Amino acid sequence: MYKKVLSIILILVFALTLVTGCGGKQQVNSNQNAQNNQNSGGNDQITIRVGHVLAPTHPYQLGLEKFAELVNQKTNGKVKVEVFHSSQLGNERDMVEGLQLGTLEMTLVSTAPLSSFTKKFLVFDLPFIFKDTVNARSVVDGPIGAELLDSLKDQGIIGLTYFENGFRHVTNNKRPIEKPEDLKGLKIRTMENPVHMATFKVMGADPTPMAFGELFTALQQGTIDGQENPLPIIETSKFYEVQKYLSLTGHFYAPAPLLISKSFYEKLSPEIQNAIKESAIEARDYERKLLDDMNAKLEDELAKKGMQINKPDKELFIKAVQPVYKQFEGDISPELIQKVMGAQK
Ligand code: EAX
Repeated sequence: MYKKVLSIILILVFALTLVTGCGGKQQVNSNQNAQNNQNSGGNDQITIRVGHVLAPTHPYQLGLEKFAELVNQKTNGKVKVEVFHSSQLGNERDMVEGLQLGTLEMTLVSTAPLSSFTKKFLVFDLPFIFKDTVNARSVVDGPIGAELLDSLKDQGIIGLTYFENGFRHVTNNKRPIEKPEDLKGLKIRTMENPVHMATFKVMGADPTPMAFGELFTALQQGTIDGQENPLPIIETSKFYEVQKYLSLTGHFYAPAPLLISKSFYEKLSPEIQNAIKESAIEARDYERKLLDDMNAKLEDELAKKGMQINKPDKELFIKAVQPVYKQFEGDISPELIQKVMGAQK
């Protein structure tokens, strides 16, 4: 009899621990959100967490640190922004979902993963759609860019502005890429984006979609032959340590929208909302300047670090990827493509 009572007590104690233990974790999360919810209108400090996947030395990080400094200044210390690099808060798609769920306040991502949330952004992912950086910035900062950011609102996300990731180039360990045929059979990591995958497929490569956080290891282990990213990422994520050839294809331009959770943002006072919007624009210009300064010297620096760099004839690639425009006519309106092309000088 005694043993029976003891075992019932033990089971009850164990069950009680389970409930309070799990509840404790959820409690912490809801405390965090409650804290922010209560703070958004109250007098206490508001904390904004912003996550990204790049290295702490990349302009994404430095630009967000500038954003944090500006927001703190403009709100007289009422709002503190904490920046989390290197996928600490998850990969880009996870973080965008976090904004929708209200479990994360902000994130800085490339447009490519946004195609899972709204197809409109696919137009920016088309190969060679932008002539150069000046035109790309002018388009994303103008009415077309604003229209695409607006399309995020019904996804529970507010796009504040576009930082920059930049023009993307191919790296691999097999051979220099002089012409599209040189990509034949190469396993090239792409972002999780149908236009990016179709672009490499049409050139004969084997596109392998993968979250950024897994990329360095995959290159190191040789499970993929190559990847494509702008020079500042190749440098700050040390891809030169695991990639021999760098071919300056410039096949995609990646804008980097700075996003905030709509449910969180709408609880903030108009004064704080304005401070966040102003800080985002100033930090954007600061981030782009950092990228310009890096891009001016990275070809030499990456060559010094052992990469074999070649400059292929882009016209060969532009011609080879034309079928991708046709392939996505159902998802990307020809009118929107014409608008983006027509807005460039
Ligand atoms: O947005 O995944 C990538 O290659 C992107 O360049 C990165 O996520 C930064």
